[in-house]
Amino acid sequence: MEMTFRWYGTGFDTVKLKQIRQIPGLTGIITTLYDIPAGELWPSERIRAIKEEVEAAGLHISGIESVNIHDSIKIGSPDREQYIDNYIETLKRLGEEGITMVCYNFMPVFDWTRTELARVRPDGSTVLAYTQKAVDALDPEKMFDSIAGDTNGMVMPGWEPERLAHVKELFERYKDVDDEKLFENLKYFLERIMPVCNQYDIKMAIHPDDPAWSVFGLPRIIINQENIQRMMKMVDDPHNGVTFCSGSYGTNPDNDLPGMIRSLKGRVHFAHVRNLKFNSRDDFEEAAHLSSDGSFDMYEIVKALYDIGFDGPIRPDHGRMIWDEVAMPGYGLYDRALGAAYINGLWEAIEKSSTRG
Ligand code: CS2
Ligand code: MN
Repeated sequence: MEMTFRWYGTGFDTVKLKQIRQIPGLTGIITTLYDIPAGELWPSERIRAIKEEVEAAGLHISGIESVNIHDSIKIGSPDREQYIDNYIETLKRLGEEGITMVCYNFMPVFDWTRTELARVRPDGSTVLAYTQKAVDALDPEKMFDSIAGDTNGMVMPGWEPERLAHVKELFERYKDVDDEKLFENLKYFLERIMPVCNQYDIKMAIHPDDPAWSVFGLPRIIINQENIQRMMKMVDDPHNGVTFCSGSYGTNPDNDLPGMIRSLKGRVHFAHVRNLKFNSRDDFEEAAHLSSDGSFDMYEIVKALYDIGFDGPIRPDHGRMIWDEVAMPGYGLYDRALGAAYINGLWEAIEKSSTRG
């Protein structure tokens, strides 16, 4: 594996590359062109510029999170063709720059959903949290307002204000899209992009839906082992792979996280490792990465990645806000740096105990 860190780019991120460079054992950056709306073509010069900026800081780009998918592709409307063409051209441009891992998601309308962005934990840190009760009481349009009002002045990924303007209309456009239709549209998209992925050896890594069930009546399919296996088989090409995000699949306690990883040998192209603390089945918060702070056995998760021979980029995922840092919720420097150090420690211990007998 290669330890990496998500960075939104100069002007969008409070964290600086030179700070990331000082996290021990961390060599890779996961980034994006944050201001380019889903569906638009990525300019080659911009890709080159961000690559040069990262390399000038002594790091390199290990992958993109995300090249977002336009809603027309998920809905399967006739105008999807132009957006798929743009996606293919963007992949080609990334491939030409040697960038060969692309994370994306296939969630209708919303990206991840949380109901609190700054729940206070007993140690005084603040974290993202979710209660089903709050979602059930909420009008989806209000979701944007509540997220936008609490982000420390940052634009949250997936919650860009320009999407807010269209939310009503978007819901309308999804009214005939059920799980089966969404699978079909995902298959269509993957089949169209596989040739360029094969040509440039680009590994596509679908991010799970978060939480791993339907919210606001919208279909959601990347939620469990059965569905992800269906997806791997329906386009059976190693370039069609996954981002294994423990915090997203783990929102459903029925998901056996190490078991899922083991079933995906050869298809895990990117790993997000984080912990959740369940207060009840319908109420969870994002804990520190350490196993004892939350509900997951992080050793077993990292061990499963080690055992399947995972050699892609791995990153700490959402961190707590600690030490008075002001940053995008989930994406400060300090707690994610602690997470990276902890995952590196687990990996070293697992590696040495398995190779030294
Ligand atoms: C999530 C997502 O992993 C995460 O941090 O919060 O925003 C994720 O980046 C996207 O769903 C991937 O496309
Ligand atoms: Mn994730």
